[in-house]
Amino acid sequence: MPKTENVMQQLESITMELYKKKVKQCSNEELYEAVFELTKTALDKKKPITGKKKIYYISAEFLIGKLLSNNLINLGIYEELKNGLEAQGKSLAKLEELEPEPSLGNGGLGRLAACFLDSIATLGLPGDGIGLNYHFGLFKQVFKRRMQYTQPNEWIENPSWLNKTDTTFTVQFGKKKVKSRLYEIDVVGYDNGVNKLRLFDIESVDESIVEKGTDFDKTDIKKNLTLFLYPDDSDEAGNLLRIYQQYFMVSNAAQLILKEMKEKNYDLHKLNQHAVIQINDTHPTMVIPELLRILTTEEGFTMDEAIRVVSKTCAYTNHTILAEALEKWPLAYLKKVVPQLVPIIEELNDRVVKKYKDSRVWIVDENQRVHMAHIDIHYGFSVNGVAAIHTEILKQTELNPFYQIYPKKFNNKTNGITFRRWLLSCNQELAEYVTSLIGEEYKKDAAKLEQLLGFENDKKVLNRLEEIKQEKKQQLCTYVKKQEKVELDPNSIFDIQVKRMHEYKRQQMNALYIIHKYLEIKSGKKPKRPITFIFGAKAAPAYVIAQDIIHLLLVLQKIVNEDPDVNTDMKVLFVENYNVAYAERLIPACDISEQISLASKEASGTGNMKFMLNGAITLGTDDGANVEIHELVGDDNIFVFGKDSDTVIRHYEKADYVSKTFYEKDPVIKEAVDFIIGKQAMACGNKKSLERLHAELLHKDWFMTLLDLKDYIKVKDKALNAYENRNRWKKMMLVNIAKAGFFSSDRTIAEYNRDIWKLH
Ligand code: 26V
Repeated sequence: MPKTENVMQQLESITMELYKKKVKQCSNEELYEAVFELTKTALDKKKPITGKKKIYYISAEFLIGKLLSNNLINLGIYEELKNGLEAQGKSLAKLEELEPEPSLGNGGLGRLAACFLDSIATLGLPGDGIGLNYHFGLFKQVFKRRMQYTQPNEWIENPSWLNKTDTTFTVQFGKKKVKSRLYEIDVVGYDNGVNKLRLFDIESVDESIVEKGTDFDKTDIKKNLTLFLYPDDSDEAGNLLRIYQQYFMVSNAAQLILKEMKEKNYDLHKLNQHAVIQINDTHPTMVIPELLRILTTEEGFTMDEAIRVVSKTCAYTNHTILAEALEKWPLAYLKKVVPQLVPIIEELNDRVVKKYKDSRVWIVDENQRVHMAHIDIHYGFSVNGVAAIHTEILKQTELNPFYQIYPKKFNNKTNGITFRRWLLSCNQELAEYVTSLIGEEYKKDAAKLEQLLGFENDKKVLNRLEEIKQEKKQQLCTYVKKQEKVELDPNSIFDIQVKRMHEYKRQQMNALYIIHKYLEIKSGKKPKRPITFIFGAKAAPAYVIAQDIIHLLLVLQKIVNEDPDVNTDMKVLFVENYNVAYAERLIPACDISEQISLASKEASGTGNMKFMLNGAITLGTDDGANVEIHELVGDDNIFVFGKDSDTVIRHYEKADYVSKTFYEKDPVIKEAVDFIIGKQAMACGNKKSLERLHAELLHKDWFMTLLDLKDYIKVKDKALNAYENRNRWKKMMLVNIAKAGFFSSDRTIAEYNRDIWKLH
């Protein structure tokens, strides 16, 4: 941006050129386009980040969320534009609302990839994201009769952040060939240059094949290859399409990377000196055999040479220990979709089988299924988990046979979040106040937030923190009223659980608490202060029990909110279509952050970090990054409950957990569980769904809800009571904010670079 012309003058020239109008005379829609154009021009002027080695972060998901305000912040023109618009009677926030959200991810894994791109650019590291240009992002969720329905979620509109390029490749699926095209989105670092998010697509995708809801013909690859982001993989056609998508992604990635290496005249035998590939979960694993295929068939490498260099280039991140989420593709499927990779995968397996007797580390198992993670571990140079406890569990149990072979490959990289979005953008009030106390430095060096600890006994500071929280709660109430037609009490305690719907995350345990509290209030035991229980979550369409939990919570919402005996003391709200934009409104308004997964099951969690940074207090199990939050803030500034991961793992090993015994021996548990199939719930709920959920809790409860329920009730009540000691609570808020610096993704990325990527 030329120094001579300020941002508002630029905007005036754009609106004049586009509409022959002054800024003041423009509609919000017109202004949005003008600001968009201004931002794009500013991005174009930024320098690309370069260097002699580059990180390629390949991921099936990049949950980038809206980009306008983030780009403006990172370009350093947010404030000026916001104030300039305000002076003209316009609101930047109103314009931000007009942007469609690119929801190119399911949850934590995709959002992490987006935070990482922001930090890679902010640290000035040369690095691109590589993924797919899904035409429809994660489905749009609508509730009808208190059930989830799905609709396609279109995000590509005009104007778009996507830049079409001239780069195209051919990708071969057996005898079928498709032509790909590369699209790019600029990723600008905070006060730094630009990298790119590179998304591949094919031109023959046909959006009109979508039928009722989100159904479509899964067999017509040319029409559907990049049509949808995958929310589940429940049937064979779906699985095949997923393999098509994955191979399409990595074949393009491999071709792009090798093309860039050649353009720079680098010797492909030294690929690892100029490129490092981070494999985000197992979805991009086929990049390893694909690179081997290209190097051996087109570049004259021997297989030994190719394996040597590719293994030094690829690094793998594991994001889950859930067995059902670890990809194991039947060899028969791979033969159908990518026959050219099969001999390579078989050779990779043969080499492993020759070397190791232990069949647990083989790539192809006795059922002819290919364990994708095993390819990554044998043929990559680094394996990392995403929180300290998660990495330990990988080393000691889940991946122990591999850890025995390759102890040096294993390392931990505790996840992080970008403070640009999760503080500076979504909580400008708090960011400004923090700046007034400790200066700007924390924006680039998050550890500096610790300086806030110096204000622990400063009444004025503590009161202002409380006031900001109150403002954010009020803003949320206004939004919720408009969006959900529900009236919330801003003076109640906001207890929030937002994340994907999954049994291991145990939203059902929160539901049982709500039932318990409801019955308590009904019997005359009122809470000291009203409580608002807020949920947001999407469930995979094929995940039946997850749908049932959503249903139960919507049933509870109706029962509680319509009962005049209780609805002044408690309310339940399940927001529709929870997404990044909604998260940005909910998180700053939260008092109690629910992080209640069964210990050992949540690899890290990143929502927990966002809540902490915004001054919410965690109510959680010692799981994932909660453990590190706990260590950082100490026992006094967090509410921890539940059985620890060792105990849980032992229960699984011995298979000795029987939920029914907990139900039978404890009347409080029994009463809450039976409420699910009681008269009141049945009157407004679906019988089949509620009965199924009830039976699941009673006869299976794989994620041990009833094991932890009593302790959860006890500690949650303690947290709600603690809220009444206002001074103490405000101090807790301050400590949480001050200690959140560790969870900046700038720190995480600096560690990736120091230990794995070694870019400079
Ligand atoms: C995938 C699937 C696929 C189908 C069946 C059920 C199922 C269950 C879980 C998953 C999770 C896939 C990986 C994932 O998203 N992991 C999340 O990664 C975050 C970023 O590292 C981390 O914070 C979350 O704890 C972890 O669940």
